[in-house]
Amino acid sequence: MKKPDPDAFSRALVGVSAGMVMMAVAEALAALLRFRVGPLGAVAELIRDLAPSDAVKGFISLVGAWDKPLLIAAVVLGALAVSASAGFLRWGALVLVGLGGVGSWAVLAEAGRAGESGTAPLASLVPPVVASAVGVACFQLLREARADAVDRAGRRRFLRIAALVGLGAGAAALGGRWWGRARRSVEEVRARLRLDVSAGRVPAGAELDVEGLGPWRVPGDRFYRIDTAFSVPLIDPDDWELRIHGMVDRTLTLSFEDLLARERTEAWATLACVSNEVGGNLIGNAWWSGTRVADLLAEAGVDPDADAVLQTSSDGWTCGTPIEALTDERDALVAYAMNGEPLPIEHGFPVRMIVPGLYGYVSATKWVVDLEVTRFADIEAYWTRRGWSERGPIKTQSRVLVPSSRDTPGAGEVVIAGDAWAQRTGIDGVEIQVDGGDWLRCDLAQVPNRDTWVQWSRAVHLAAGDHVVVVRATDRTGQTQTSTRVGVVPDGATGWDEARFTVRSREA
Ligand SMILES: Nc1nc2c(c(=O)[nH]1)N[C@H]1C(S)=C(S)[C@@H](COP(=O)(O)O)O[C@H]1N2
Ligand SMILES: [Mo]
Repeated sequence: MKKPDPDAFSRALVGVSAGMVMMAVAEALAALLRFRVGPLGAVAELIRDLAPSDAVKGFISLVGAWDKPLLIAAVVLGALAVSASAGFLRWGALVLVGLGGVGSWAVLAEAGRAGESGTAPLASLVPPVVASAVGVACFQLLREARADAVDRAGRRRFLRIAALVGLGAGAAALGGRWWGRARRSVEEVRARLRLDVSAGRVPAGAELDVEGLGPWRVPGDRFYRIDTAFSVPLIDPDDWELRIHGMVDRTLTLSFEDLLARERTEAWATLACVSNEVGGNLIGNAWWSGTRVADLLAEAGVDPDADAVLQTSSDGWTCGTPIEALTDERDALVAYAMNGEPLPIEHGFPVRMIVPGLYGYVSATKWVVDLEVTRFADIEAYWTRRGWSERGPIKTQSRVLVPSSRDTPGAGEVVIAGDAWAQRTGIDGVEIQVDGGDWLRCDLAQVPNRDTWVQWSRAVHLAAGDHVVVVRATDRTGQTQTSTRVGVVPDGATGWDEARFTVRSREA
């Protein structure tokens, strides 16, 4: 057998050390920012999503609950093997930059799955990008030290630097563990919580069998996420309290247990963001379980002169909600479960507000801790201070989701499908217009109530070539969506969504 080549060993050492630093720094930063997953976990999730679903099922049936740790271990080993190769290449630093690129792609895909907008994807890039820079710097340092290692002293210096870099990687990894502990412990508390709620199965007939549409009920980890929290609040339910005060007869202070002990109400509701552009995806539908706000306010005894509730989250975000929306017959909830499970941390664990019919920025406080009964004239909230409207009822909207601009259906019968919503009122009808022709009525799926989105579809005959489909919805008061295009500021977008796609010819 050949003796190991010391030259190859030191080259591999340069690459592997830099790769270790990179991974440790990336994970530590993600833990510091309290992200749900770091870049390594995001790569594992990306592999799971890109792999054929049969392969994923086979793998899970083979290894059971070990799927995630095994996949992450494979990602780490793979990344170390690739970093080792960097030590042998003239432009090895580029290999590390490439690894950082894969990590960036994965975290963006993760952010995209959650439908984040604006700043969040940029924040998610901080760990992979900073880690790449640190990794490349270590790589160059080690590579130069190795090139200078022509004598005994030089070799010693090289080994000393390699050891220091290794120590740095270890320290970053430990730091990451330490910073991650608060998130892990709340994650564990959440996993152990057994709430007496129902699972919220999708009602029969609500989900159309059209590929590219849905799901009608959006799982928590795919639900759009919007908040100003740079690092997500971590709250142990045992430490949580809700104070209801202000213009009331008696201040109410509720623990998590107090809340669970109250009568439980469960409802389907579609939550939408005021920043959702026409055709946008800042909207989701879920099964919420909680206590009716109306009952709690009645318990506190509301002063008849009050017209608003100022809601505050544990991180100081605020919104003002009309008191009638919290006290009328709708199921405005102090919610503790989403789709039959404790709220995901990103969606407000342990408790958030859900008010059907109002945009999130005036109603849906996550990590809620304070409800002050007050008057609109006396308050300013986070977004109203920044030029958004005081009132934010959700506007009637509809979207074409199928075909998407990437689809190229074959000529002949083509299924057009999408969804529409008019919370509080309900959708009466949806029509599409193909290539400027007549408006065609679409088939509507069933809905359990008027506060959820409804799926629709319609098959049309289309020849090969480019097409444009416009959609509009009419609510149950007979109001048809306005075609006037307005932007999202100050109280939500209006206008008709349209889809442009190409139909290919069937022959040849
Ligand atoms: N604490 C807190 N709650 C918040 C926000 C926020 O920034 N902080 N954003 C609101 C906005 S603008 C929306 S659209 C919804 C989004 O809820 P989701 O992230 O669960 O989809 O949360 C609302 N609740
Ligand atoms: Mo929002």
